[in-house]
Amino acid sequence: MRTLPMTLILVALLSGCSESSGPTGGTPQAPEDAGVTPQNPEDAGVTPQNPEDAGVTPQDPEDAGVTPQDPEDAGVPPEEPLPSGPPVPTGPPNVPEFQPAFPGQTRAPAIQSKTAVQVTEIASGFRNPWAIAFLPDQRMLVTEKPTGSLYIVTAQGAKSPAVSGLPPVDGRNQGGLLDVEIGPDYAQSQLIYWTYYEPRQGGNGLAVARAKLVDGAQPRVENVQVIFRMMPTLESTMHAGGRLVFAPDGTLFVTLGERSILAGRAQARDVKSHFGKVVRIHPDGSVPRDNPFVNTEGAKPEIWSVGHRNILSAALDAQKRLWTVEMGPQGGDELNRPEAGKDYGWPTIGYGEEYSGAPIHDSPRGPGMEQPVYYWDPVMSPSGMTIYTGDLFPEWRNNIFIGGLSSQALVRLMMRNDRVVGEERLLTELRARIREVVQGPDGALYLLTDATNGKLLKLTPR
Ligand SMILES: [Ca+2]
Repeated sequence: MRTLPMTLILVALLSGCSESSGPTGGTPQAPEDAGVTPQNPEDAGVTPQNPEDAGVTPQDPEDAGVTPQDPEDAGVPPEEPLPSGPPVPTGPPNVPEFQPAFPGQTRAPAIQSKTAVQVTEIASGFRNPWAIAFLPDQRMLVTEKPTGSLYIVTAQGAKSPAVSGLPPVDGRNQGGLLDVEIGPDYAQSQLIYWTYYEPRQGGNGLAVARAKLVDGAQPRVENVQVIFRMMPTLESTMHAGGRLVFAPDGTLFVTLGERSILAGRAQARDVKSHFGKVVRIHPDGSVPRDNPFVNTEGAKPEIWSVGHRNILSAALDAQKRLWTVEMGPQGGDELNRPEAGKDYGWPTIGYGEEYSGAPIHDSPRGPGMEQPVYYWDPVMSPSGMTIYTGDLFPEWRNNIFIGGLSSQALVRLMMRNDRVVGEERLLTELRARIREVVQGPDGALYLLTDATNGKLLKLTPR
């Protein structure tokens, strides 16, 4: 691949973007993670809802009105005034009959960053890139979803030949090569970890592999080991999840989707299946002894939390706790903080509906199931996430950043006491699907746009 010019500032980017950013252009996007071939509702193939459910909107008495503020917020001394005013969405929700469980669970007041942001294009020409990981020398690993290619990119945007030795991927639709992470002991081991849709007998499934990265003019990986396979095998090119997060104790979180088709969706709360779960493994794939279901008969011992739809965003906060954002159905994207052994409810509860408008849930809440910290109706279609800890943007510290696909935005959430108190949509002028957001070692944010000519962008204060 050719070396790309070093820096183009926002103006240059804007002028080129609307014509050259691939299939999205300026037209309204099909729902969420359409991927390479913008397809219709991402859930195409899901059979219609049970007829009994059609048209029925049984409102639980608890749903009427809004429950009082959570006690944990009471008595917290005011630091600075919380944002107030209208939310980002201006239109009606898709599912108006579902009311939030607590104030601020959706439609937080719109906020605006005080810091002016400069967008620099580091590199382009990536085919639907998916993830960035920083090497210790500040070069980046960048994955390309449909081609299964992995590149090493310098801070100036020079791109290596594709790293050789990775196993083949099933690159259809939402499949392909997804996340990549540097092992916690990379300095000694040169181990990198990645997720991909693995072609299998009888279908496909998400797999996690690791290998030693051998740097040089023709980079390659050696000693590839598949350390985790999402089971069961099923034929679906959608909803496999695929984000990797190393916890400070050295364990590895892997987020998994429920495959979209009903046969998969039905397993999202079933501990005998990996579908719709966050799992937690050791870097060699073995199971941590303190995982919550290791002593549950028949359960997959890797499971950390259950009842998720399709988690494409995951990050640790300053306290090293895991946060995730999952792609919901129409009107149901969710921010969660998955804790060991807890059930996040999909598909039994949620705030969304089918793309057809048919109901999925009788109620947005139910016994033994967790409420999302926040939800979006209408959706913003999350992919990629970082919780900012750098010095370049002091006003952004501890804010959550999420890439928005159909929303064509970088979503910023201001947090207070684990609740969302403000929401901003940044970079909407780019009209680009944002697939990935990571914080670089320099405190800048690095993004990937999802397009056939995907770009690697850097955000700094202007
Ligand atoms: Ca949920």
